[in-house]
Amino acid sequence: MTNKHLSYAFFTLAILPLLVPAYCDEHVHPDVHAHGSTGPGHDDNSPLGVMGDHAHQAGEAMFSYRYGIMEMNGNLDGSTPASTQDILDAGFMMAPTSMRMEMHMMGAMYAASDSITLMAMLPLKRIEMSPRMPMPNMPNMTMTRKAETSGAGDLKLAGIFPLWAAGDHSRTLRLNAGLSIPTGSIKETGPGMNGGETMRLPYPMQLGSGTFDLLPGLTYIAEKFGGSWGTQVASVIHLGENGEGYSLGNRFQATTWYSRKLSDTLSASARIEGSTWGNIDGQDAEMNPMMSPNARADLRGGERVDILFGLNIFLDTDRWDKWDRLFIDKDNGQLLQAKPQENSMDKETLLSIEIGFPVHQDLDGPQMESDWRLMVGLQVSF
Ligand SMILES: [Cu+2]
Repeated sequence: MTNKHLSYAFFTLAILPLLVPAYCDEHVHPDVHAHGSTGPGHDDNSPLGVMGDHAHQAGEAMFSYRYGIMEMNGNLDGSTPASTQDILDAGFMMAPTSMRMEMHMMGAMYAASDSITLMAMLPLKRIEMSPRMPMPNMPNMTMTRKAETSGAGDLKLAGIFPLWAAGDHSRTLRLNAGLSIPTGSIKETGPGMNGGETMRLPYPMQLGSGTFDLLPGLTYIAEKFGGSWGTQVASVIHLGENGEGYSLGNRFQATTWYSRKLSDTLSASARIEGSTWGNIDGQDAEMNPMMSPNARADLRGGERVDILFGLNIFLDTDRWDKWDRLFIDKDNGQLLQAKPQENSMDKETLLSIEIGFPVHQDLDGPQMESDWRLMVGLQVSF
């Protein structure tokens, strides 16, 4: 799997932006409204879990807060379940059973011009894991040894560039060029095997990648008849080796969604997402690879397909109404479209939720399997 596929995917990604404008009859005009039929603000119908899918108009800003939770239970080897006993029988000192990752993600967007929107995101994470290990005096019994880490993850900075748009902006293609800064700790420790001592916690408990990472992506969105569909390909490419002597496996993901406006204030979405990620290059010398499968650099890769369902709720539709409202000029009976007031600083607030479940997982295992994930978020644009 992984490395060949990833480099293939990456080169496709790198070449696509160069090719696409050449085939399109119209480039983005900076003076044209960049948001198509949905009015001012961003493309409001995209699912919450899709990041960097939209651009803003010059001078516009947006703040976002997302709360995400991902729950993992049990282990898979390939697509076959591996039990706690299977893992202990394979010689590991501990078998991971369940893991929960919570994240508070702060985001800000600002459009420096119509052709570049800047984005910054910082996650605050909390990771909890409950591995089981044999009891010291009764090797046939197991006990749970909980571990927890929390703190800032890696800071992501990105530029979003409109590459192409159809004349009426009902179809748009955007390039996402991001960089991840290694602000997250990769030296988290927890309770060791013997009381009182501490040890370096395994890879999934660390808060960052430790490397600078490239985050390229492309998003295509087409809107029509109160609905829209979009597709995004994105990648995480880890550059070099981190301070602990390893590099996390590169990740490639592709997602496609359809979203439908149910009313002026509500839209619903369905989405499918496939991702593939590689094993770790190198190894953290502080980790004992026989401690747990989570500490094994060669048991980290895998692929997964998720389906996700989302809702977007507009809490303030003032601005939207003003833009869309048609009225008849009293003097000559002409149909006019109302324009938003120049000095209007109305906020556009969007409350969103998205929940996802895996439908396929194939892991270099034993590795913990994903159960479900949920994201709730608030986005305010000015
Ligand atoms: Cu935005």
